Amino acid sequence: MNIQWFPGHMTKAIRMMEENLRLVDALIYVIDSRAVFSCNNPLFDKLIAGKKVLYVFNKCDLVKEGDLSRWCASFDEQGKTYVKAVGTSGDCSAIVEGLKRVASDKLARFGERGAKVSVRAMVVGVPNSGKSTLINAMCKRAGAVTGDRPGVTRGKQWMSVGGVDLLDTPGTLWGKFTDESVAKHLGYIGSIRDEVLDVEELAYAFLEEVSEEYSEELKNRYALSAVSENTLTLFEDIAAARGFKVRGGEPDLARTARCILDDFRKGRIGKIMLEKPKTQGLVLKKKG
Ligand SMILES: Nc1nc2c(ncn2[C@@H]2O[C@H](COP(=O)(O)OP(=O)(O)OP(=O)(O)O)[C@@H](O)[C@H]2O)c(=O)[nH]1
Ligand SMILES: [Mg+2]
Repeated sequence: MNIQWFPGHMTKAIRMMEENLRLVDALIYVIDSRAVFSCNNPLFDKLIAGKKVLYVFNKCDLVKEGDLSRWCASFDEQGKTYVKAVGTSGDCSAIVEGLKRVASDKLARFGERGAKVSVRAMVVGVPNSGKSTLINAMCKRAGAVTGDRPGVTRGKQWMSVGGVDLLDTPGTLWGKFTDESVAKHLGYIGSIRDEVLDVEELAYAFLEEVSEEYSEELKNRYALSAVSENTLTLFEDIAAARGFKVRGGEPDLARTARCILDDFRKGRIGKIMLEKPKTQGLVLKKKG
């Protein structure tokens, strides 16, 4: 699959992040729990070097607890500090606490002198991972603009909450995907604008990847009598089950594709984790 887009405003976003780096004590690195590996943006490596980082496994309502705990174990092994979150639940106190933990040096240093000080953090992550939603939940008000599509946040936005100042940033991707499954996974989770994607190809790839492990979920979601091993047949069965037809009675695959992707993104098919870690190093989960 050939995924291309013009990352012009992303270059600008990265520059803005670099310029603001000296203003912050820590980074909050927001990850979509369904694609932990693919949410790792190589462009952030330079940003996080030498900074305190709190990783947030967001959207953990969309994955199974047991699957996520494997990622937690992997992060523990790597000595990374993380918290789990559901931005849409509105309760993000764990992030504020986590942030105070990673910035404890600064707090202790100023505390000794009796000074009141706030922790300043920049919130980074791929588009649509839920950065603005988390900030709003932490601040308990809708100040940062959110939306169920990538590229909602454009400029920089500072928000404050009890002892913490947060800088929202635009979701950022990198110029070239070296691994095709990373590109696909970012497409499935809605990090890449659908306008630059072939949604039919993307939905087909999604079905091909998950249909074996999540056959029960697909069967239930689309009221199928069976989940075909042939992906095209499965695609057409879903179109038929939904009654999506073009004139002449042929299955409307474009509409079906949008429906499948939308269902996955909103968690309506079930709790689907696209990538799982191995004890040693990170590997992508692939069918077959
Ligand atoms: N199910 C679920 N949805 C979430 C969660 N957090 C955020 N969302 C949804 O994810 C979508 C993207 O949220 P945003 O906060 O706009 O994401 P963002 O990272 O700021 O996106 P950009 O600004 O485009 O980079 C919205 O539809 C949110 O409602 C979560 O924990 N669970
Ligand atoms: Mg945003």
